[in-house]
Amino acid sequence: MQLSREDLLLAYRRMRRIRDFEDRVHVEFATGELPGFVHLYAGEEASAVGVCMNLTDEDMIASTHRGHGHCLAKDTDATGMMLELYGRKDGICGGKGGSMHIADLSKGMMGANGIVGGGPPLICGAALTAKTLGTGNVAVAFTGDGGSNQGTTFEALNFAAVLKLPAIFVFENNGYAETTASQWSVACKDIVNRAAAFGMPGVSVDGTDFFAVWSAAREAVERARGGGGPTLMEVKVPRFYGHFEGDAETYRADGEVAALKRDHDCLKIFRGRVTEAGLLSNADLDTVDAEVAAEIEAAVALAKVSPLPGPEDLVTDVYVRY
Ligand SMILES: Cc1ncc(C[n+]2csc(CCOP(=O)(O)OP(=O)(O)O)c2C)c(N)n1
Ligand SMILES: [Mg+2]
Repeated sequence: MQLSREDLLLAYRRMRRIRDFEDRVHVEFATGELPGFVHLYAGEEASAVGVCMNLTDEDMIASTHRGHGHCLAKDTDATGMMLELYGRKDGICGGKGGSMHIADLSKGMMGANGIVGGGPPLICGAALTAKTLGTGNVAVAFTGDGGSNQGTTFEALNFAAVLKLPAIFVFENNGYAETTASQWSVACKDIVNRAAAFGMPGVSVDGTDFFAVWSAAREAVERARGGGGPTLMEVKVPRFYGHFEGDAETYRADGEVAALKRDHDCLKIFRGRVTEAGLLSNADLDTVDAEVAAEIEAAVALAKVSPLPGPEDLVTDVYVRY
């Protein structure tokens, strides 16, 4: 299958939306108006979008503390997310989740997660459900290089392989877990090599190349839907901001981030590829840029004036009635 013109425009729109969302949250967080703790996904857009372009709303994903990009790639509403970050009553989770607990089950987005290594076991549940009911759906966990070292992750990989679950484990290796370089903390040089230990296929891709991610994910999704079991994907990505907003980043080399932004920006690389191949024009992409900029501007403006939850909201969403 080829990506149609509409697919390419959608992929670019989603990546651009993530970038603008994150760049704007970076600016707004510095004003002190945004409550809580924020981890930005800028630089890693092609990973989330390249994977999620292969998924339907019925396919489940689990995310991490760096979850905005995964939500937006799964088409969770950007305005609802911005309101959520501001803790507003009309946020996507009623203002009760904030940055690190955004979930949108209507889109198959099981949630961002403050527990590093929390996603892989969760998607085993979703994948087991899909397999048991024969729905043909798949489940994907996004995890970092740090999360790749968690015991929960190893258990989930083994469980998924033993039961041949329709699960995909995407390890976004951005080179750091907080301030610790993955070269130092991950025992094998490449996370992808761990796939062999669990008897599952593994693939390593350049996460600045949307097309490489998309086609590797497509193969993994097809295998999972067809009953072929799980896949491990390592996606090597740059991280454009600090671990969290406010991180002084003293552990990064001088000029490191500037070089990443100059030479490894997935949006610039996408633009170069599609315009050189004559698939989309610069004008097409500029139109998307302008529309997304307006969308994010309006989302922030609305978030700033939207009401906060009231005391009556304290006791709702506490117990679920079945
Ligand atoms: C179980 C658990 N241990 C430790 C932490 C603290 N912590 C938060 S983020 C993080 C690093 C995660 O690194 P990585 O998985 O590479 O994700 P990245 O931040 O690079 O996206 C750690 C150790 C946590 N939230 N949960
Ligand atoms: Mg990391």
